[in-house]
Amino acid sequence: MSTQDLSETDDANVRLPMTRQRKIIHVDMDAFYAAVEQRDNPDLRDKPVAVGGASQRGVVATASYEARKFGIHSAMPSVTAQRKCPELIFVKPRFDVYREVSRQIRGILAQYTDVIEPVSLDEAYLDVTENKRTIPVATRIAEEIRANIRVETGLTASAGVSYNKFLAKLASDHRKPDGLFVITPKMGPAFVETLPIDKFHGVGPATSTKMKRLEIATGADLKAQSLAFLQAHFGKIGAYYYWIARGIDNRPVCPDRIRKSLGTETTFFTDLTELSAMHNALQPILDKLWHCCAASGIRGRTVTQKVKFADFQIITRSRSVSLVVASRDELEWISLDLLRSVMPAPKGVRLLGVALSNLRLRPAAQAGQMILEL
Ligand code: DCP
Ligand code: MG
Repeated sequence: MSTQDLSETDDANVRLPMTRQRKIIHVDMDAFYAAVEQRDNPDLRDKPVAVGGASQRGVVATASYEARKFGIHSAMPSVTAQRKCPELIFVKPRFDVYREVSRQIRGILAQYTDVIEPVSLDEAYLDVTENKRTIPVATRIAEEIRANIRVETGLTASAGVSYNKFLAKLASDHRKPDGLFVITPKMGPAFVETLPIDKFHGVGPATSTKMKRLEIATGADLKAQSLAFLQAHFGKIGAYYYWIARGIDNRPVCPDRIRKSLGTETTFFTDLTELSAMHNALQPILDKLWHCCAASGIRGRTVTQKVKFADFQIITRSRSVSLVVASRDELEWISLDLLRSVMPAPKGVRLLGVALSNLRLRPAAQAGQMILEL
């Protein structure tokens, strides 16, 4: 889900392979939202279920494994999903319940180490090289974690064990659902070589297309390229590609990480064309975002206004202030000004979003308890 952490790949980090062997586990819940819904409603069990909006304009957040057999996946328009599987059952998301389960899972993980990096509600990396239970075999820890999650939440998790984050994530995907897979140092390089390029975490659809144009279709193709070539074509991230093609990834598991941006967005029932209508539509978005800032003590220096048009084209406009955006009024003013800069809208507007980045904690919040999870 997250490509955010790739931006943490600074050059020094990827250039100097570390000598000490680490033990990393990646835990990822199976069909998370859908599995929670199936757990809480027996009528949904063993059935194709999609969590998301059933409306004309809704999208699928996730689908049960029964639904995936029909080709249904996250981010698919609900109408397409319904067409692919007429008996598909749509369920509205219950984020409070997912957050609660996520907290339970974090509790289980914390019994083994404090070096936990949550990636999303259902996914986290753990560095168990040193662990609270002094269990020497990471695979045993992963097995225990999966068993505890099953007992305490009634849900299944998949886990990957390896010597770095990149491979641990690949490993957790490898035996999904309800699976465990280990990639040992001996297996790592060969495992990466056989991998199709779009399976690489951090290679999105655009990069994948670009790589294929450069005749890079697999890990082995990627490995055949020089560092200079990859940097020339992909910039800073080129070094990351160079090393992961060799199974090397020295990004640390970062506990306590504060997210890099805080944002919210809304898809409208009908496309908007007038600035005044967009201004109105922005109000609940700004309320929600500012509420998050107020509740967490997080402030941001950069405001990004996102606009998605009826044809799904997305544009973003950003502006930074010198210190931090200090009030909801200031946030509204900047956001509206950014929106004005793309007016008149060339086509109907389907979605608006506002995000804050360059985040920092308000001094008062810093002095008190650090709020790390939103
Ligand atoms: N999610 C979402 N929109 C997306 C992707 C995911 O709302 N485009 C939500 C719903 C998922 C949850 O995040 O349940 C976790 O995402 P995962 O990518 O881990 O997907 P799942 O847990 O649903 O399935 P998997 O078994 O493949 O991990
Ligand atoms: Mg998952």
